Amino acid sequence: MNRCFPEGFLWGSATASYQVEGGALQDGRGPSVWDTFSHTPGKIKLGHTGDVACDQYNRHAEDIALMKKLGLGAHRFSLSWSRIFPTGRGAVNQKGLDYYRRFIDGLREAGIDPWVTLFHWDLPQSLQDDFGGWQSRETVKYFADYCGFVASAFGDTVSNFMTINEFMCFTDWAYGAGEENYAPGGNLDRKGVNMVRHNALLAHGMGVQAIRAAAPSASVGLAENALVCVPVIETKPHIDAARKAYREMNAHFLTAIMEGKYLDCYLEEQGADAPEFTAEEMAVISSPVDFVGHNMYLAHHIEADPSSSSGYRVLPHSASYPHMHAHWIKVSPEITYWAPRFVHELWNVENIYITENGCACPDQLDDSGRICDTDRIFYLRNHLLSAARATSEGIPLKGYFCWSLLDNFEWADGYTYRFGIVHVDFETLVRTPKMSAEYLSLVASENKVL
Ligand code: GBH
Repeated sequence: MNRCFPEGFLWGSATASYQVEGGALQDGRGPSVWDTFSHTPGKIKLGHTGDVACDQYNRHAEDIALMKKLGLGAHRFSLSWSRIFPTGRGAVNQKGLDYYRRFIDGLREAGIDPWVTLFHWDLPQSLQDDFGGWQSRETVKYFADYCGFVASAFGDTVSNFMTINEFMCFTDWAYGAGEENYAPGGNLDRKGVNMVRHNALLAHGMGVQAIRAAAPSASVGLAENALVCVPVIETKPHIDAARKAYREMNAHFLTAIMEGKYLDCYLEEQGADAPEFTAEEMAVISSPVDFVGHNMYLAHHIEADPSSSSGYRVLPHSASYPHMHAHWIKVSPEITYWAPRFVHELWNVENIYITENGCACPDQLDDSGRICDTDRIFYLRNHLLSAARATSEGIPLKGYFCWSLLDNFEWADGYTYRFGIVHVDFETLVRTPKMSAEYLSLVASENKVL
């Protein structure tokens, strides 16, 4: 079994603004929908908020020093839109911009390549109040303006931009009726949600174009959590079924971006609720990207089913299927092989990155008092073995970002799930690397699964 990665394989950690920065009211930052949502009683476990989070806004120098020590070559993080434009548009907040300049310069000086996500769910509240957020084309237009502004501000030193992180989480789950876990918390019907999805895709496409115009030499992509379909048994019929399922089950996001069209199966399934769109919009949505960033945590196991019209069936997981501390993370390390393979086979993508992978683990101390997260090491090692399988077969998987550098604000779960390879004490804000940090650091330095 191959355990080595190709030379130049990129190793990184990942975070997102609202989850780590804190400094919610500092230096003129405007509120985002997540500030409002987290301050709404009953929305977040234990009433937690991101007001302070890891306080990275004030402790970035310490965090950069920590990353340097770990020796990971890249760090993926997102910008708080409302820190730069407090109302999402209009006058820039210079202090907010200066913060990111300091952060980016600090990473560069430490030899760490900054990978910038423009939007990781923290929509400026003002755009929600004034236009209904992602329900409106105004928000799409302001997002593109913001992308262009950021690319011209940082294009001299940032080479890799991601427009949007994970579409589902700020569209369906944020605006759909009956979904209560994601800001701003909406009650749209199917048709309304499909239009929000479509606006989000358009924002991505217009964002790509705006970044290219402002920073022509930068690479532009996205970080999408497409549903990962894995053949339940690795025979040709099941593999073909899983590839088809992957394309069709992601028809409303990644497939639309890669192919510039909504598949018939999606339009038929949605019927009268299908999104309204023009050919011109689909062309914008499918603006070419330089890389596909893929977040991945769990699999959908697929079997070929000649008796169904789709030709495949999504298999259920039994109660004893292994999972991590957060139960939704069903352990299926095959994902880091199959997702890159399908993205390459379906769309000829030549630059694929795993932009998130990781898991939450409860703290377990050993007798020396160290956090001994052998469960996370188990999770990472197995996912990395599958990733090495992909690269050894020539699948153009170019890098791996671990979610997350730090324990942080896990959205509706507050601070109850710890995804970091570095522990954060949320009383004292002291950072302590866990055993998995040592593991990933060694893997990166040897460029090999250990
Ligand atoms: C990513 O989202 C995010 O990009 C990142 O911000 C986040 O911290 C990280 O993953 C870890 O969650 O089955 O009802 O319990 C992943 C989105 C969030 C999708 C949890 C599935 C489970 C809902 N996932 N969600 S449930």
